[in-house]
Amino acid sequence: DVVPVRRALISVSDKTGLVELAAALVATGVEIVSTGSTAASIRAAGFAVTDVAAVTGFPESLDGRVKTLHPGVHAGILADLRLAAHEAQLTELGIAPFELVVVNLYPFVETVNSGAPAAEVIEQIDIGGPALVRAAAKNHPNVAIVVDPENYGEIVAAVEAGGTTLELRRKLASLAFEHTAGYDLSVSAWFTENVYDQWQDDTEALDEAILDEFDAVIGTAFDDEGPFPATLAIEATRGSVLRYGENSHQAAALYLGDGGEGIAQAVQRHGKEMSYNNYVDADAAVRAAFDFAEPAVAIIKHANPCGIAVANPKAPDAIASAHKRAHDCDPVSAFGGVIAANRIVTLGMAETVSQIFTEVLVAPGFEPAAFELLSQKKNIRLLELPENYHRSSLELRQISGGLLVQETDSFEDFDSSTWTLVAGEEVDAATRADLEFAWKACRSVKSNAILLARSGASVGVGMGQVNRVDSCHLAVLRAGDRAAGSVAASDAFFPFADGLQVLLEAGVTAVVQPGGSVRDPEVIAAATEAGVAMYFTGERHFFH
Ligand code: 93A
Repeated sequence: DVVPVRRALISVSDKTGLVELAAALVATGVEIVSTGSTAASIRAAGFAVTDVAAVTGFPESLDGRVKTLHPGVHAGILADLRLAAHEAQLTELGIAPFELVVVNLYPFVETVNSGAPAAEVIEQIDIGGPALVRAAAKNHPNVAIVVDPENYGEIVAAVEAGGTTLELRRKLASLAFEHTAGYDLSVSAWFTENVYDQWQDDTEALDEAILDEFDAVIGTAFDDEGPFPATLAIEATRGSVLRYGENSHQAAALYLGDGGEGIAQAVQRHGKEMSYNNYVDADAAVRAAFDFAEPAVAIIKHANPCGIAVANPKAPDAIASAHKRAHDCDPVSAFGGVIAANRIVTLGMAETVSQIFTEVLVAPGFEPAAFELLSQKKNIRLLELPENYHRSSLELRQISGGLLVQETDSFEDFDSSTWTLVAGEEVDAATRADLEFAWKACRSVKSNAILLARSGASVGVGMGQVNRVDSCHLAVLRAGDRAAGSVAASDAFFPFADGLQVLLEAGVTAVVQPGGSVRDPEVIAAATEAGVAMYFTGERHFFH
């Protein structure tokens, strides 16, 4: 079991005890092979040493990254000389075996602790050293591995006594693996931390770059001297970067208008970060809900309402009732929706909402018990509107090469006494109230918009079609058997009688629409023939 030492490989960063070790080994006739500065230290002390490059026939290269990583070295360490075949192969390859390997690794932890920059730290990740250590430790039946100057005395004593024992080599191999494992653990710990820090730095830098780019664009658009008069502009503050825009490959930011009191200023009280689409939908939701003076709830998906309802302010838990009926309009689409309420969210409403997967709930406030219940849901975002929520008086929309500005469409001066009955007979007060509700609710539906309503709740919504007939079909389809007996609103006139016909056949009892088509006589005739009341508002509410 005793292995005499004839040839040793020494490659150490920590030169403690190196010269004494070399002296003792040379004195017992051991040949020393060494890497760059280790060889230099031994040579400087006056002892004979062979450069590793002379063994490999390959220069130490790539700034020392490749020194001992060579079969000329590793075959000499890994050959199991208990096997005749290994011995024969070494002879054939002209490689001499090592019986002792002394290595300590690049001072990785010390470099980290010195506060060195990442590039320097990375350079201190030892690759060849651990390979030497692990190779020698694996082959401990033939090779002794020393990783700590603490063990130099022991190894010198063994060499002087004629060779290393298996017991000693086993103990040293165990220490060796412990050493490389600990080393790699330090490296991985640094990576976890550093990569995180680096990621944060990168993210911040990226955010700044995005904002610089956006600021430049907004600066041009809103500049005094720019193409658009400053009086029309929102004085935008520097934005905050959102995770991404409408899609994950689009950078995006939220800019706050000064003095604004809209969804952009809402306080998020719970839930994950608001996304770009969340903001768009939440804005559409509050726009819809705040068109009503009475308690109202709108549920939005992809900027369109899939349910909207009001409740009698005197009804018990009116806002909960409005939500329930808005949800009942289209429960399938309401899944993952964005909800706005124009009243404080009650516990009653929270109890229903908490059972439905909801992206965002925005309201003027939350009863404490409602907040407590809803905030147990990880996925819902809870937004509290500013006290004086109101929309700005102008709407801006970008087109290529310019900006469209318009006065905001609103129902502030809503007065249904200006409506004219053009077909059928005056309806009763309840139907009239439903027509008013449908007309207002229809405004939050993207054109072409047809909305069917009953008892202050939408029951079928047809939206976003490129012809009005299809919107009528869609509204009727969504309403199902609730279409019969409902009232209908259309955001713009019926260009032909065909769309209205779809509604009449489904059993709609009254219709409100702007009127103004050249074919109004045809449309009026169809309603008259069906005995259905039809009102003209004289004003349309496109929403594109
Ligand atoms: O850069 S390395 O990963 N590549 C190698 O091939 C290699 N061989 C030994 N690091 C390598 N070493 C390490 O160099 C040893 O672990 C030791 O810490 C250091 C000794 O180099 P020098 O003798 O030049 O000071």
